[in-house]
This record gives sequence, C-alpha cells and structure tokens, in this order.
Amino acid sequence: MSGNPPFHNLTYYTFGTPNGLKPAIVLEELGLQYKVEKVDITKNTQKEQWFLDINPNGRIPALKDGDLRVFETGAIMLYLTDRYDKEGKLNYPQGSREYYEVLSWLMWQMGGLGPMQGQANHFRAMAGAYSEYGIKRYMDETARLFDVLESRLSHADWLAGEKYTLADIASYSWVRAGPVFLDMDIKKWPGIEKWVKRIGERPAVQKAQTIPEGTRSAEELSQMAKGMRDRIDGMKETKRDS
Ligand SMILES: N[C@@H](CCC(=O)N[C@@H](CS)C(=O)NCC(=O)O)C(=O)O
Repeated sequence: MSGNPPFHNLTYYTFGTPNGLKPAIVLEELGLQYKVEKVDITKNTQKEQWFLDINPNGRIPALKDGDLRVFETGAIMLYLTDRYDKEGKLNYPQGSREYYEVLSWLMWQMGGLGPMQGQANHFRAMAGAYSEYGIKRYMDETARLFDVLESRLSHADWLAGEKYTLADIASYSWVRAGPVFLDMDIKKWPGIEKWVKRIGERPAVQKAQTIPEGTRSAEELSQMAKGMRDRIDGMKETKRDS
C-alpha cells in the first residue's frame, strides 16, 4: 500500500446481510460516490484469493479506497466518517464524551450483538442438526442484548448522545434482522420498536437495503427464513444432539 487517504475512489465489496448493510447505510447517508462489487457468499466467493487479498478474514464486507483496503464493519464505518464526514453528520468529534459513547456502542455491537445473533441465526435457521441447547443459548443471549438496547432506548431517541450516529446504524442492521430471521417479536421492546421505525424511514437506509443488486426485501427474507426454520424443526425428533 502507498499514498495517503482519502482517495475518493471507493469500491464496496458486499452482500445483502446485516453486516453488509452497516457500511452501505453510512455510504448512502454521506452521499458518497462508490462502486459496488457483489461478493456472493452463497457461492463462497468470499474465500477466493482475490477477496482474501482485500479481507484476510474471508467474510463480507470490505472497502477499498484507491489502494487502501479496510475490513471489519466497525473499521469501515469509522474510516468513512473519519475521512468523509467532516461535518459530523454520523459521529461526534474525536475525543469528546459523545465520541466514546459512539465507540462503546459500536464495540458492543461488534463484539456482542452481531456475533451472538449470528450464532442464533445459525442454530435456529442454518445448522445441520437440531440443537435445543444451541438455540436456547443464543436466542436467550440475543434477547438479553435487546434488553440492553432497550435500557437506553426506553428513555432516549438515539444510542449515543442526542443524534443518529454510527452506533445506531450498527445495531439497527442486526435488530432489523431479528423479526425477519428469528421471528422475534419486537413489540416486547417498545423503545427499540420506535427506534427501528425512525431509522427505517430514512431514505438512505431504504436505499442501502437494496445493495448489492438482487438483495431480497424483508418480506422475501422472512419467507425464506421461515422455510429454513421449518427445516431445522423437522430435524427435532430425529437428530437431537443432547
Ligand atoms: N466481524 C465481521 C463479520 C463479518 C461476517 O460475519 N460476514 C458474514 C456475512 S454477515 C460472512 O461473510 N459470512 C460468510 C462466511 O463466514 O464465510 C465484520 O463486522 O465485518
């Protein structure tokens, strides 16, 4: 790598998943020009060498800006605001109290909500065997993490400070997937329900949900996920792991 960013030459490598959605929202909210490269994870494209050269972890998404590469959604989102959000539309000034609130919620999402809800998705909709233990462990943990969000959103409009930031975008992308993939009843968390509606009404968020081309709508995803859960339930009696 050489040269110093920003290059204003952005390519976003992604697929229509909660992690793919996070930086897509940031790119759209900031009104940036960028190319989209679809990395089809159903075909294992993310494990091909050309993509591993951009993201050694072999998972979507990743970003290139000129010859600079950034991987991990938290890093991509921070790169975009550090470099291209000089007016602070989606973040607070570095070093401020609110900046560390944004960082705290962002790290919480990266280390907690995303990985745990991802495991819930796996056991509830994708596993090769029915696992009552796995489903309970990760569904309970996902619900506990929703409670944590609710503890803030029951009395505040946004997660960090007084405005919509990266913190909201990161968790929104996963929370939105809860009812769709896991059939979670969002009404149990009234603060979250209002916050999801508030964010979902934003044009940039709606546009990001169509990236890359061919991404299924929430209704189509719900239908598909129901079929996946039914398949797991069908293994209940035959393939118990405990
Ligand atoms: N911590 C990573 C997680 C990325 C991730 O788990 N991506 C999933 C899609 S949401 C993926 O590429 N899965 C395919 C695979 O694991 O091979 C990030 O935030 O970028």
